[in-house]
Amino acid sequence: MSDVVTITREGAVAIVTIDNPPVNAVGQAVRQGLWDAVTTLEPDTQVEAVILACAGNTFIAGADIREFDGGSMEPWLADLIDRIHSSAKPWIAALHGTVLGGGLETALGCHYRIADRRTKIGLPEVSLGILPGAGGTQRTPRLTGAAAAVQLVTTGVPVSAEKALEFGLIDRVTDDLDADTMTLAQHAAGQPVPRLDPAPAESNLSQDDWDNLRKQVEKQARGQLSPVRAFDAVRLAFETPLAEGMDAERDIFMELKETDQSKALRHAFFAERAVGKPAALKSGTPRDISRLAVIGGGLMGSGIATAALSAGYTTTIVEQSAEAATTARERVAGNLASAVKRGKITEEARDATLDRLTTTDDFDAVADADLIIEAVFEESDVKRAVFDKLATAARPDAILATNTSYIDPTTFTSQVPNPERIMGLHFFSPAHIMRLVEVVRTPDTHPDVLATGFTMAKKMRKVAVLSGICDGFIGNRILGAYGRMAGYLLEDGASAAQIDGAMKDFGMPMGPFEMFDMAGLQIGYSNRKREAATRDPQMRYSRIADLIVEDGATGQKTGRGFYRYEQGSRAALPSPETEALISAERAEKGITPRSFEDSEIVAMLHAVQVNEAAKILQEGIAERPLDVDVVKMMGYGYPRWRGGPMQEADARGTAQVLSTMQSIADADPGSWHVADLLQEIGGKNGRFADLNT
Ligand code: TC6
Repeated sequence: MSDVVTITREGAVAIVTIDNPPVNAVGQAVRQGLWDAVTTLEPDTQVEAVILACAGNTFIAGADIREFDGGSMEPWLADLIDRIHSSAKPWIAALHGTVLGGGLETALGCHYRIADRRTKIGLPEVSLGILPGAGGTQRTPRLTGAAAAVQLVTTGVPVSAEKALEFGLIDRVTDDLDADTMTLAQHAAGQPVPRLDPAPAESNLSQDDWDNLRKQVEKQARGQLSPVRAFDAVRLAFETPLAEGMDAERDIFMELKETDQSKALRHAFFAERAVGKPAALKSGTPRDISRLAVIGGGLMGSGIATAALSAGYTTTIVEQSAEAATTARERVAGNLASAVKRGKITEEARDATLDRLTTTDDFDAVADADLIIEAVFEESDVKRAVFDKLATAARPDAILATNTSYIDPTTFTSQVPNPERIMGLHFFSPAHIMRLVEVVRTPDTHPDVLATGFTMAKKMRKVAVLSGICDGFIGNRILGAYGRMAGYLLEDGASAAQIDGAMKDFGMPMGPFEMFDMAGLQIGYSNRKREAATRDPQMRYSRIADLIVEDGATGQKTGRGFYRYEQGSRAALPSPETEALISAERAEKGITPRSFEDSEIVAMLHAVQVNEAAKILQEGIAERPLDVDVVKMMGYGYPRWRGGPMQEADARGTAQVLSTMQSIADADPGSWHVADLLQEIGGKNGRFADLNT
């Protein structure tokens, strides 16, 4: 018998159990074990029904994604599932945990499906750039009809057991899985086996309805191929018999598996898990944390507090006045209220969560906190004043974190005793929603403190990435290069609308100028004024953003920035005033505007990000290229299906990226310098992925 699949018997019922930790992925060994189990059980006249169950936390959570990079290994999942479905004996799938992808497809091959009430059920393959390739696109519609099948297959979002029952995907929901499955098996034993109708599925959708649905899926996919092709496969279930649909599904699966998009999405999946295990964390042991304090209850502080409370921490927000403390409480309550509205939490959970919040203007309230996060205004002196107070008010062993998004923490914490307990925790706004946290390590930070930051982030359901110290850390430093290049392109002749449009076509949720307008131009303006004295005089300086601010426009909130905005609308419209200002500035600088291809814009904006990231890597600020990719995907909207800028560089060819960067630097050596690491990797057209150890 196989190591991962075993058979036990209870009377006329055989129980086939998969035990393949951590998630019972249906890799080759499991497929072979199940294949052998069918071979054993089929001729066994003592067996009249078969239960398929899994040990551990979950039923099969999918095919083994790690196998996708090699050739496919027999037995194929689709063949195995066909064999189970053709069995003369009823197979009953006992579902618990997360029944996903190939796991659900295996269950769909069984003749009955019964699920523990807490089970999550879905077909997430599109999020890996593929489609359910073992019958999921053909069997699902035959059980659920068109609407539910399109939803399940094209969004990839799992549903609850109750919803799956409502869809017709499963037969029963239970609170006692083992007992109820056995009862069901005993009833089904010796009875005729129900099988799926192989005829085309029926729907009342017209060809026009299908075409319109496809357009919707295409729009939502924003450049991602798999949801659209998965939709095509579902549609086929309504047009062809099962066997033909299965063949077509397999062809599309093979086609998608080899695309750069699927490779990028698989990279994203594993990178999001690998970032939590940097080498620097190996020697750290997380400390027990239960009480948190957040200094500053503005948008950022109240967002962090919301995330902390939701993760179960008792949390105190310290503000400067009683009034500000009240406002902070209202902000947290507002955040939780919108979670209730979105169906994320119940009203009871909201009340229990709010009960763990204290808001106060008494700084001494930090005295019993295990971990304190400073989230005040991004100004070194303001932060230093907070750490002055923390030096005496906090427990000497309390972990102290700063939410600074740019500034070196050591410049405002040097007065604090025990600097090994200090780190940066750079949350992204809105902090209760955005999943990225950069954990910033100072030269003194103890590995246990870093490990505590990572564990806390995980508890908050966030993804932590380790960063060293530099201006802007990983994410904002790369954003700086991106914004600077976008500014030069604008000055040289591309319009803001063209640059933004090119980046949206590339897959970004918004372009750089829409992003600047949304964030507001004032903070960048103040920063640039402050940095003016130390700016490298050789570096080209585009004044356009400054001129817009000096013209009284600071972005979306004031109705004008790079674009114009109608009252209460976020739609970016052309601003004749801003356009005139840009033309005047070009003339003043003697620049003859030139035209750019969209592809050129994308290549240049991509190359400068990779170049900056290469510097970040060679300086040891980020450990691996995958850390950079996760920061950009999770914090800045970089399309997941491109896998981040470093994965994109590998897909485009690093020699090509180097050549683009070299041209940029040759044209303006005062502003750009090609990173040594990009020279090294691009010089041999190597892959950044090879540095992802
Ligand atoms: C498919 O089924 C296609 C079928 C068609 C075939 C023709 N394979 O996420 P966690 C690893 S496509 C291999 O930290 P959680 C994961 O890398 C698949 N490995 O745990 C990690 O390893 P590490 C469709 C997998 O409890 C460890 O397991 N299915 C797979 O937070 C623990 O994972 C999916 O897309 C896998 N399928 O979440 C589901 N899954 O410790 C993908 C996990 O070395 N998986 N690992 O870092 C998930 O969504 C989540 O893992 C989870 C568990 C919800 C199952």
